[in-house]
Amino acid sequence: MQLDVFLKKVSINHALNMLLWHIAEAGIEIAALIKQGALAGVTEKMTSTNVQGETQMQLDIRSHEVALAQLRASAVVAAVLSEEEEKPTMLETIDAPFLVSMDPLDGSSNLAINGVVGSIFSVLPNTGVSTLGEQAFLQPGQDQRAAAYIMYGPATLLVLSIGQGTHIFTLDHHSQAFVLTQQTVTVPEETSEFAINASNQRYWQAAVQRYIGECLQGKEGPRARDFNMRWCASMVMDVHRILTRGGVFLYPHDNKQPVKAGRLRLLYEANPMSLLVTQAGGESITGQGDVLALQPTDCHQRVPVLLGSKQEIQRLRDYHQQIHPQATE
Ligand code: AFP
Repeated sequence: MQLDVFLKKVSINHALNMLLWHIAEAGIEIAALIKQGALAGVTEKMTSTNVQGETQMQLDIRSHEVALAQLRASAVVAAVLSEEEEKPTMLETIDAPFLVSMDPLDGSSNLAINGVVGSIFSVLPNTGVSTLGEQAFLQPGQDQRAAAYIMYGPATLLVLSIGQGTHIFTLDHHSQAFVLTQQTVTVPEETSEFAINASNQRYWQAAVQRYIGECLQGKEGPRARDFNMRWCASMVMDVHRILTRGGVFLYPHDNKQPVKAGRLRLLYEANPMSLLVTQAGGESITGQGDVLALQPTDCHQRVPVLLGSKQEIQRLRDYHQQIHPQATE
C-alpha cells in the first residue's frame, strides 16, 4: 500500500496527510542527492558552522533547502525550525495549522565514510506563531501531531507515527513512492544490546556507569547474561535498529561540557524519536522523567536521552531514582 493510500485510510486530517506527503517527497529528493555522493559534490565540508557550532557539509544545507521548499509547498505549515538555522523560518502561510521542527540531515559526519544518514521531522500544532514567534515551538513532545524520520541506507525508509502506532515504508525506486512494508512495529521489551558512545564514559553520571558496568560484566555479573554493543553515530540508524530488533540507545547527561545537559536536541531529535519509539511500545526518558513530558525552554535545547526496550529503560529509571533521587523528584 502506498503512503497516500495508507494516510487516507488511517487519518481524516487532510492537512496533516498533505504535510506528511510533502515530508516524504523531501526524503525522495534528499535520497537522490545522497546517492550521487561526491559526484554531486555533496560530501564536501563548508567553511560555515551551524547554530550548534558544528561544521556544515554541503548536504546539510542542500537538505535544509529541499525540506524547507517541500514544507512551504504543502501550504499547511506556518513556520519551520531547523538544526541548520538559529531562528525559525516564518512562512507566508503563518496561520496554517502546523509547525515543523527538523534535523534535515542527521549524522552527517557519516557522509565522509559513505555511512547511513537520515532526516528527522516533528509536527506540532500551530498555537499562534504569528503572535508568539519562536516561543510557539516550545511545546512538550506529547503534543506532537506526528513524527517521522527518513533513513538513507541500502534502502530508503520512511518511519512514521501519527499517534496510532509506528509504521515503516520503503521507497520503491521504480515508482518513486513509499510503500508500506511494516505496519505497527513493536520494540521487543527485553534486550541484550546497548548503544552508547563509550569514549565519554569518564563523564557519565553514576546511574549510567552502574547500568553499563553491569552489562559489561556479562554472564559473570548481576545481569547473568552477555550483552552486545553497537554505535552508529547516527541517531536515525541506532533508533531504527531498536525499532527493528530492540535494544537501548543512550546519550545520557554527562559532565563533558557542564553547560550542555546532553548532546541531542530536544525539538528535532529527542522528541520525534521518542514519539516513534513509545508508539512502538518502547520507552524514552531523560533520567529525570519522560522525554515527551519535558517542557522545552529553548528552540535548540539539548537533553539527555535514554530510549528503547521497556524493561531496560525501566531499570535505568530505577537506577536514576535510587542514585540521583533529588534530580528525579
Ligand atoms: P549530527 O546531526 O550533527 O551529525 O550529529 C548526529 C548526532 O546528533 C546523532 O545522530 C548521533 O547519535 C550523535 O550525534 C553522535 O554523537 P557522537 O559524536 O558522540 O558519536
